[in-house]
Amino acid sequence: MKLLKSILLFSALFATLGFVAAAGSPEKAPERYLCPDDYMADPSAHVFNGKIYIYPSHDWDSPVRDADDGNHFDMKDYHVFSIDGDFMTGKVTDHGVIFSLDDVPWASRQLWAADAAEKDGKYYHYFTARDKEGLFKIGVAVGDTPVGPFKVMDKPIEGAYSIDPAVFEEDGRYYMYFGGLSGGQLQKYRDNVYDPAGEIPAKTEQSLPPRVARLADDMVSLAEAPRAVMILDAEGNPLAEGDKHRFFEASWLHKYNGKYYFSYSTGTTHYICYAIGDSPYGPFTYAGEILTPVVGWTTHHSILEHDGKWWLVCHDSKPSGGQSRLRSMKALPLTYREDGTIVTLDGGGK
Ligand code: FUB
Repeated sequence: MKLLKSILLFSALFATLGFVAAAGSPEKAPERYLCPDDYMADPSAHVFNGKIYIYPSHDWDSPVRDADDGNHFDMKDYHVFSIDGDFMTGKVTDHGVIFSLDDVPWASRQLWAADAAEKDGKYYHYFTARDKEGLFKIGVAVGDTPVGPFKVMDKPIEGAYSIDPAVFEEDGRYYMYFGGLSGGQLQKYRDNVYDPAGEIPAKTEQSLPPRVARLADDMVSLAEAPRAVMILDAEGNPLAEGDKHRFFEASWLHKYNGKYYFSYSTGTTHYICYAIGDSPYGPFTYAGEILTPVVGWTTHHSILEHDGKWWLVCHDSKPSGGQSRLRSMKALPLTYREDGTIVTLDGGGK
């Protein structure tokens, strides 16, 4: 009896330690670089009509260097990719340039992260660029197929600002998330009003939240003023600026088992994290790391389900030997535990 008790106790301890180890150490998952011949970053992936499409930004070997404001991300056009089959084995097709900086009448430079959405057979490509005054704005281009051709609207979306648009659709409602700190200029907005003196808060203060607004029926304007997306800790307090898991940029929303998962990059601390909520507007409670730091400074992702499997699509700078401005998009399988938490993946960086 004593022996049986010891065995049971040992097995329970072993199982607990095993779980802690599994939850604590990031998993090395198989991965596939999706465009080995060029540099593509910030990949937003969707399934349209059963097929995977990816809307990345396009890094290139620009002579522009960083001045602590992301200037070295000097992108000047966008491509679209599709995959025949799944992320690991399917044939990847680069559909070429869908539009360039010259096609955006209001923009001056830096075509940053983008996303896409479909409504009633039309495809909307949402993107970021600096306007002629140097302020980041969010624009939109409209096409009849997922790969275009796209016609760029001649003005940015009124009321939207900063960077990194990501669109989530549910029951015919489309929510656009956006915002990014530092070079992304989110710190210059309070209550949706631009303040050139706006600064990132002190480490002990509340961190700055990303924003969300519903898109209007026309898909090229906002139906409401942007709201703050609150990311809370287990006690219900907003994460502080000094918290290594606070929001920096790269919003994404997906739904899993009836819950809304808001994921994002922590920028300066280089994680992709997530928080769970009961509404697309939040609030969201911090739930964990999805990806540990990658090779390169930035990390930016999308999450989607295809043929019953879940995927993380993101970028790193491994193929360019660690050059942060030359990033390569890749895909990795994503695993949920039974309780709905996500198994952390190893980004391969420091
Ligand atoms: O690609 C330029 C910027 O770098 C993106 O907008 C950010 O999310 C970061 O990945």
